[in-house]
Amino acid sequence: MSNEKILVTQSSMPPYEEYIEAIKPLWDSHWLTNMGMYHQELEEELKKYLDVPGLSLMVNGHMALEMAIQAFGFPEGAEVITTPFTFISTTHAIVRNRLEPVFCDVKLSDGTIDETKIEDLITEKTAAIVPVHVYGNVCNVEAIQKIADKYNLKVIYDAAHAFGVKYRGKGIGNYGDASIFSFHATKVYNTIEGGAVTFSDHKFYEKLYNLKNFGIRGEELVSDIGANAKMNEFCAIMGLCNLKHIDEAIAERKKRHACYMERLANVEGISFFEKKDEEDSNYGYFPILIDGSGEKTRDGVYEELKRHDIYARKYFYPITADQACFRNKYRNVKLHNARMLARQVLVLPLYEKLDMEKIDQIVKYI
Ligand code: T4K
Repeated sequence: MSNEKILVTQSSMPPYEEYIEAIKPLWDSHWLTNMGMYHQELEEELKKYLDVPGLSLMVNGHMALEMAIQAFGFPEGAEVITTPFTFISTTHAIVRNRLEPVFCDVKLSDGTIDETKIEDLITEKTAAIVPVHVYGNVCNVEAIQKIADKYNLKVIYDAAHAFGVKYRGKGIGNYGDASIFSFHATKVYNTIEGGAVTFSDHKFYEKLYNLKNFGIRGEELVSDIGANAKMNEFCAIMGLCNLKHIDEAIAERKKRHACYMERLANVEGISFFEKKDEEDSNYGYFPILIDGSGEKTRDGVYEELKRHDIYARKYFYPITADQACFRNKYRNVKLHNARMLARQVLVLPLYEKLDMEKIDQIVKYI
């Protein structure tokens, strides 16, 4: 066995020459940011690829979520029902908007928000629901929409993990009032750092434009209060290059995903999240659940892999509600399933160039 470290993921990159060739025009134009031509081109290309009517590029997935929430203009202190079984960004984006997260438990079957528990959490202060398609597992979008319609709530999906995922033949970014995607280096599709908000209401494009560019609408006109969350041209070009190879990258991930599934299918104590029938996956992550009934616990497997220079990750442990910055701060809700999943989950290395023999080694150590 080689001593090379195997990390949980590895950024997809286009061939070196392809990127170098693509960025050359920047040395003529000197136009590096502020909604340049590559920014505009990438917005158009991503609208097509994600099959959405509206899209605004952002500097990263976190700012996409902050800006998407901010664009709705909820009153300070309004409540947002959300999942704690996610990356910390989801909760931060709510709190940094001066809104109050109300954590809802998740389903053991796929780790997404338990839609049957949402209604009990609604009060007169509830303004929105922020569910997460965690690992690209699709939330029960129909049930969530029904609740939102009944109580007049907005739904903003954190689809950071769900680039290219489709549900019932539609791009995942079509569900809810808005969705956000992350194009971080660790994602299925990356622009180095980057993200986007997708939506169907075209007025939303203007609101997000103001929020991401200081509200500037002319050399002497600032019409709104905004921040700076624009994607630069180097990142946009990386995105255009990576987009050319994305279908191939997902196909390579799919092979590796199938390989893990086959080899781990009958291992005692290990189970997997369920996928919906009409869900087209992006094979972004390979999470397994280790319930401790087999030879080793989750932490035991994590340590064993680490001894062999294989760095699996406990995404997402602890749940965000239990992190030092949020613990005991918000409404006390039973989060039994979320905590249980956080104790059991281990995300195994998965990326397009991962050697198949490495998968055999990983499985052997597990
Ligand atoms: N919502 C959700 C549900 C999210 O999961 C995220 C981000 C967001 C919102 C916010 O989106 P962004 O603002 O990030 O666009 C990573 C990522 O930084 C983060 O994007 C991601 N979720 C989260 C789940 O994972 P870390 O702290 O685990 O990353 P790090 O640096 O330990 O990297 C993990 C592995 O990735 C490394 O071992 C090797 C590989 N890697 C990493 C980097 C930085 C590369 O191959 N290339 C790289 O450049 O957070």
